[in-house]
Amino acid sequence: MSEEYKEMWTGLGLDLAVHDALLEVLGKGYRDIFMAQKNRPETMGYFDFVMSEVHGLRIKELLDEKAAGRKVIGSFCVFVPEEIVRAADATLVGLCTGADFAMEEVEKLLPRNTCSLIKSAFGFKLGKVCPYIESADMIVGENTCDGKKKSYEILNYLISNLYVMDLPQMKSPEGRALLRAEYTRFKKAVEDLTGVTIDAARLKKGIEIVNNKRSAIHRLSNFRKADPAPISGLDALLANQAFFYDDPVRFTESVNKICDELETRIQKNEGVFPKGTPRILVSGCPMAVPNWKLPWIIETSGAIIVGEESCVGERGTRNLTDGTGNTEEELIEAIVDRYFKVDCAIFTPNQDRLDHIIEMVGKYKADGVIHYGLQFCQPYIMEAMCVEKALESKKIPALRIDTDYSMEDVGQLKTRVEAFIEIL
Ligand code: BJ8
Repeated sequence: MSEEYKEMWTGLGLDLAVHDALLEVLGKGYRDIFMAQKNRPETMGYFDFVMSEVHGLRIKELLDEKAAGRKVIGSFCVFVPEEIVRAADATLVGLCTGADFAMEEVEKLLPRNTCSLIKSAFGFKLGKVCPYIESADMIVGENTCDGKKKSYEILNYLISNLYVMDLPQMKSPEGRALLRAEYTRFKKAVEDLTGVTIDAARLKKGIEIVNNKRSAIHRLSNFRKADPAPISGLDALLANQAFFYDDPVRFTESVNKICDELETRIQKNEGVFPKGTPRILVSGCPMAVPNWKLPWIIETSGAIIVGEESCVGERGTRNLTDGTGNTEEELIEAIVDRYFKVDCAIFTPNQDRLDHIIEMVGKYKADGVIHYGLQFCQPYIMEAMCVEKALESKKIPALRIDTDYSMEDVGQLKTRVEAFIEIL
């Protein structure tokens, strides 16, 4: 690692020795999982570069933006509207919550039976290894599941810049009104933080940037309908993960370049795996960087993942925000409309998600669904039963996997996944 980066990390208060060890493990994991894949699109090299610089160049860029007077906002949830952040010339970054870290310290603060995602957020903070948390001028928590909601009360002791957004639990007019009120309050908080007054023109620009990023991902997803699929589920997941922290304009350009290559591959009938490989839709909890365990198991067991019904996937990116309004009021309403459609399992009832899963199975021609629940995640694990019933009614094979971030159950999961793929 260059001296410049070391200086940067020290300046952010990271624990260099532990951070070096983390990068070492991450690098090895990445090489073993991603670089070992065969028949990858060449343009995926961009994301290899992004990953190799995830704590380097990207952090330097954020610090340069801060030096130029712009603000960085960190988030744990797809309900935080990036359009509003962009409208204030600020940058929104997703805070990775995809690996266990400093677990002993974490379990002094959180109950053991907390999901890995929440524990991970705390582990990265307590272990002093996340340059994104340390670069953020504001960190947004949201009242989604009980675990997250209550953990922010504890996180508040560890960081000084936490902002908590309330969120509805029902798709009712009252629920929508709450979301509207919270986005208005958030807009004001972003204005106060940045010193920028967000007007209609700025909102329009913010909506355009974020829509372009989503459209590029929609284009990529669309190519996954082909058989043979021109891109692996692992690589598509990587693009969905980078969606949260890469520069949005550069991300859009790079994904579109990948799409150009995928288009050519489809014309030549070139796939990552042979035509007829069993096709899987993964549905459930979000998979944040560097949580690649289950996709890696699936794609080394003779199947290909053709879609993710997940916040790091189609639940998070589907639906564009209508940017045709001309007033601030119209544009904020459009933002609320777009986010109110996100069908997270914190909503009850949540028929929209069940319908969306069935729709995705048809759209991506999936042969079966693997439902992925993080242990102790009540919303998704409880909703898994409704998902199973909905799939059963359509005679769509389903497998339920409840797991965490440890590697202890890899052998057992592989056996179950292989048996499931066998019956497809
Ligand atoms: S909109 S899915 S990103 S809340 S896994 S912490 S639900 S106990 S992450 Fe999420 Fe926003 Fe919903 Fe999406 Fe709780 Fe479950 Fe843990 Fe979870």
